[in-house]
Amino acid sequence: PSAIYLKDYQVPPYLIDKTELTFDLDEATTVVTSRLHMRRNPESTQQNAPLVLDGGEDVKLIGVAVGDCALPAEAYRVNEDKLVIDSTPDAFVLTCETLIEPQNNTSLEGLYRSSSMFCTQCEAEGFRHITYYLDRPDVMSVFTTTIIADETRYPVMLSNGNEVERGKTEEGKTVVVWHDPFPKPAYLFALVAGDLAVKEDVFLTQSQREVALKIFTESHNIDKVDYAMEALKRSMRWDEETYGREYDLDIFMIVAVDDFNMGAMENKGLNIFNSSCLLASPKTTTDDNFLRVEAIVAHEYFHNWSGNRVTCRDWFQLSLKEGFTVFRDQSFSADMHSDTVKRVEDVSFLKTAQFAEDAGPMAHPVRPASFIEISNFYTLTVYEKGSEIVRMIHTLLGEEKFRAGSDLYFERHDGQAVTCDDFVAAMEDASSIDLTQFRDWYSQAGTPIVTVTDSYDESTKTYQLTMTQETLPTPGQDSKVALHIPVRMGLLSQEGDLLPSSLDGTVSDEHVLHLTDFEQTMTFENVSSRPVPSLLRGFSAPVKLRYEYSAQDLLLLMSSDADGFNRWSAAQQLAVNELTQLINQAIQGQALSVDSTLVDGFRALLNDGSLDPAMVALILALPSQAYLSELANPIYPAAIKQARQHLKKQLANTLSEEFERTYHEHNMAVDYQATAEQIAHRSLKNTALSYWVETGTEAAIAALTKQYETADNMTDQFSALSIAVHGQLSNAGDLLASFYQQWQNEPLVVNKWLALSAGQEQDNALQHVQSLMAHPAFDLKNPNKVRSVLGGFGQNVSGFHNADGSGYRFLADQIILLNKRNPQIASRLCTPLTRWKKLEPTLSALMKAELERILAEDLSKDVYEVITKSLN
Ligand code: HT7
Ligand code: ZN
Repeated sequence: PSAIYLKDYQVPPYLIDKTELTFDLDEATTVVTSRLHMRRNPESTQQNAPLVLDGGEDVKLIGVAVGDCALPAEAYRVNEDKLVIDSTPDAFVLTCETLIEPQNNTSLEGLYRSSSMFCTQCEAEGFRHITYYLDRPDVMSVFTTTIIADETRYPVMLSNGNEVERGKTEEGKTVVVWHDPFPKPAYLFALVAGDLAVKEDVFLTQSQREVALKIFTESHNIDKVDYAMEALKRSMRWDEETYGREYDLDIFMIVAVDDFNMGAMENKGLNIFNSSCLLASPKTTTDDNFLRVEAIVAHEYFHNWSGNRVTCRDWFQLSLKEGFTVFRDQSFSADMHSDTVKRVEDVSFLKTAQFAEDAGPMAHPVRPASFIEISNFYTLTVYEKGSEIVRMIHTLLGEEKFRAGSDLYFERHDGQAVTCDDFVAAMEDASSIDLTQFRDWYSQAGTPIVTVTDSYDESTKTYQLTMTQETLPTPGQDSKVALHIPVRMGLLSQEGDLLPSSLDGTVSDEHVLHLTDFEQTMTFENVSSRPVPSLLRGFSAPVKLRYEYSAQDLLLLMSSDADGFNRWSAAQQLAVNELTQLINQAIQGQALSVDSTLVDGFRALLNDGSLDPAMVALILALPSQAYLSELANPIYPAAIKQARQHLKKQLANTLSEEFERTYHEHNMAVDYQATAEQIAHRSLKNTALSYWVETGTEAAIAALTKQYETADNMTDQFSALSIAVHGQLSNAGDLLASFYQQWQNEPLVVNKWLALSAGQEQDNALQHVQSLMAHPAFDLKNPNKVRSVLGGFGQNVSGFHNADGSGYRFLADQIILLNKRNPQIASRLCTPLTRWKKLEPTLSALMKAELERILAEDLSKDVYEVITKSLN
């Protein structure tokens, strides 16, 4: 397989003004007829180019006609997956008849079957598995879709836009016609047919138009869509109020499907969701999952403007829609709940997973310069770092100018397929702020390291900060430029009070510094005493910050910083420092011991009733195994695990009374609601329980067991179960068995059970995971189940990182098994193996050997790209 390059972009030689599709749906063979109203693109330099349409090996061409003339065999050819027609008029209607077999489609791209329904997934290049087409996002067309099916089996037949006709064929099949007036690329096309239940509602837009809202699921799930419906209405209102964006069709539909490669898809007017991202009820769904449903409903809805009305010119520009839309959904969730809590969660995820990607063999710029398979580039870099770039623009412009920039972007580019550069240009034009240097964030891969040193002059009351930036080489990018990095910061006195300062004549408690060179010194005046700097407040840039804080400085920031995010960040740093000492002791085989300053910080936190319980819970959570692995070089997984367990136990034993009291204080008898307030209390209660249980006291174990048995909501029940499993309590096995017994008929709950069971640390972890894959609840065709078991196993230190390499071999076997069946899922499963260079030498060699074994197979493009890049 070969790569394609951004630098080779050319406008399409042909355009498709109108697309008329007819689907004759059948369980054996589906017939797709397309009528494409085409013309040569006057802007193309290739006026004599043949017409080359994208297709797939799974599409069987029956006939092709230009205008009324069926083309003879010599007038066209099918080359691998392309249909080539050498000669066409300037404007014409191309008719193609193709056959496909959705029931045999295991890749879940194009048209496929999930349970008893037909559904589609066309982003990024799935449409070509339905029929021959110009399957690229800059070809935008008005779609009319006719669906023909047996109404007794498929009473619900949906596509984009509005239903405009309904009738019967001579054989008695039902015919439904949908028309979408908004031109769109093929990746936004969708079709669903099935026997579905519907929940209906209405939204009144700011201009007083009524929009019909419909959520479809299989009938047994329709009682679990109320939360998603409310979240949808909140999203629609928020987008009107925050971005001035109103919904544009008369109907907005969402369908839940069980088999789906990702979370959801923003098809115009017909979003399709992985049921795990849509269905929610207190008894079966945890707080985290409720929040995830809300965020994903919002994300897909927001795409209606940032993605659909204004779309991407080519797939290198993916972050144009994804980075901006993630920024929008993050802001929405922050507004619905707590700003600081949301920021901590998002940053914690970014620093754990995106930083690891940016330091690994798949590192790429937010706007990649090349790819072999675009599906591999739906990454944390494109999504999460892309969102951080938009957030930095927001910081640089301020709220008002940012909104003006967004208004200009939508007005200027409505109905167009554009680039990341067009987005920045709109922001620049609306604000008159120069973003020339800032643009490099889109093209430079890797996480910048910002190192800060300081000095204070008592006699002149001046304080100097010297900052340097460095970005290490990434694949294909050896030398790096200096980026424009906004550093939001403030100063604290040694007593923890705000210390105003003057910078370039501006006196303030807080400044935004512009680090634009490799090295820069900033001088603050009128600083009354030696300060402790609070740097990178709110994580104002996606960088690794290095500053030599003492433990006392960190304690001070943790208790007194005006910026809530930095209070959390200081606690994390303190914990990282202590854990690093313990990890080094474990690596050297020494007894573990640390003089913990964190204890004092945690005690103060647990004794301060005025704090937001959600923030307290976040601060109490020790840095994860994954985050510590990201920081380590090389990684000793068992040492990290041992260090975390040691510190947790030490904190638990020293503060046992505080944890017990906190548990009881926040254990409230209320009717479950997924509100920020209730979620905060549950989260602190369960965090306290996880520590308290570490003391091993009977009272703690009894409290856990009682909570598990009497919980009236999944958050409390599943938290108790997880604590038992991860704390390796003696009753963990019994609780897991009883949990499955109770929930075996709720597939989404069973998936949680699969993940937790696969993550259970035990001597025979691998055999246990193998038995899970043979369990009746497992299904290799269902991506959620594969992700649960193999994702859970990936967290299992003793199982996955077993010293004999059996864990790696097992994962490699599954990748090989899925490679052809579902290349997108197989490719994503490779991620843990891509980290082999960072592991300690013995494990590293074992992992590398598995990558080499995979490479010897006949690989899909998806897996081939990840494996070859990893081995380079
Ligand atoms: N825009 C959607 C991307 C997506 C996708 C991509 C590749 C393969 C399968 C997929 N399903 C959905 C999701 C989103 O970001 O909103
Ligand atoms: Zn998206």
